[in-house]
Amino acid sequence: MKLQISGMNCDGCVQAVKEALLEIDGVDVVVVDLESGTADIQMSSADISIDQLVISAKLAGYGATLAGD
Ligand SMILES: [Cu+2]
Repeated sequence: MKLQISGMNCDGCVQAVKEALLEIDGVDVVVVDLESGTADIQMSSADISIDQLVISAKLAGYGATLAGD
């Protein structure tokens, strides 16, 4: 799943988004790209909703929407 993240402007933001998403149970790998503002998320659980991912990003201070591939 790929999210478009808004509000990131440095490597600290990248790290913050990454950590926030990795805190969700079942999220295994998060690759955040600062330039494109995207987060690539690999999950081992099918129970994770987009809302959960978006809310986690928002709590960390960033906007998130589902990105088309
Ligand atoms: Cu930053």
